[in-house]
Amino acid sequence: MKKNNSLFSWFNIFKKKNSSKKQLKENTQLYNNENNIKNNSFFSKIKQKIENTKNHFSFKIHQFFFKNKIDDNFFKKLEEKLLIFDFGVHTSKEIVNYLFKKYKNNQFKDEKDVYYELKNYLFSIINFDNINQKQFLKNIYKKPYIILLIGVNGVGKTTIAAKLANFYKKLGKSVVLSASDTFRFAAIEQIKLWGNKISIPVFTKKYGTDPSSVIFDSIEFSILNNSDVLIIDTAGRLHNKINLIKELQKNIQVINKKVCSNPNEILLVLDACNGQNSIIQTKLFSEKINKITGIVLTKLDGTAKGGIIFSIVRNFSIPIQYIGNGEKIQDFYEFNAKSFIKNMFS
Ligand SMILES: Nc1nc2c(ncn2[C@@H]2O[C@H](COP(=O)(O)OP(=O)(O)OP(=O)(O)O)[C@@H](O)[C@H]2O)c(=O)[nH]1
Ligand SMILES: [Mg+2]
Repeated sequence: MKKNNSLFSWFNIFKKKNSSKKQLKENTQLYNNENNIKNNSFFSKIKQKIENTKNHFSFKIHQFFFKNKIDDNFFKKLEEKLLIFDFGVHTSKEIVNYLFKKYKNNQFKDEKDVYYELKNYLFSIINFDNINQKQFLKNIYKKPYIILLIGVNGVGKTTIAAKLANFYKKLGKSVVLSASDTFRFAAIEQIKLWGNKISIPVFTKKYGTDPSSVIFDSIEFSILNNSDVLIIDTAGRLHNKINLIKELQKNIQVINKKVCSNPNEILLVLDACNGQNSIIQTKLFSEKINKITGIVLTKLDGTAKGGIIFSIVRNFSIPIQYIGNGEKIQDFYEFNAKSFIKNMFS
């Protein structure tokens, strides 16, 4: 198959970008050596960025299409690439089978066609309507709009609680944070610190208090204060610890009792660096918790490979709602399938 001109022009741009990155890396090293600067955070950050870009899907996929001719073997190698990028066995197979079938039916003129078909297919997997804002607008008259954050230990629930609170505050809503992790050491201080930082009230009770009592009272507090949004942070719990899952079910029952409905959103927070382990977490949480309305994927700034997003959505049909990509309050965005795919393939 002949290389298509426009495809070549992408690769030229990609190569150009690469050589300037190489130059930047060399300059960085030279500067560091000349000045004998050790552990300079500015330069180590640049270096880190270069390394991250090199491992980015877009870099690898361009490289892959550039290096490989389209034949039967191409699809096997593509499947390996997808597996490396955390798409998971099942989803990788499904994507490749779809493309391979088209290839066998002579539906591809050249590499560009395969590239675009891959892009379109990936988009079709994650393209959920962003229901968040619509849901919010629908429920505006029923205050507070309740968001419950759940997930295993350390995935970033508390950080996301603060980021979400700030997000709604910026939309002009009055927000309350509920410190319903009364178990982990310093959990209450942690969320209070966030509350101070972003000037949002945090409803707290003593350590050891039954979390469902904190939830009940924080709803009461939000109603009394006519608050628009209540964001409930919960303690991290392993998905296979049945008592802790039962506690979560009790929390939801209490919300049901108090406001006669489920929380408006139950968001399962997953650490993208956990790769395929996130699939097991989603499976077990979604079996026990009815019904998870969305996924928040955190730590996408780290070594995580975005393929996990496709695997989660394909397996559970739960939309990705938000992305956390850093420890700061602004390192957060609403997930948008179109921009995500655009970024992946740019
Ligand atoms: N790099 C990076 N770090 C994050 C992100 N989100 C959270 N963190 C960090 O991850 C660590 C755990 O975050 P928490 O928000 O405390 O996680 P948690 O799920 O509430 O933890 P537990 O309450 O102990 O279950 C903290 O050091 C956060 O700063 C992210 O998107 N990127
Ligand atoms: Mg926490």
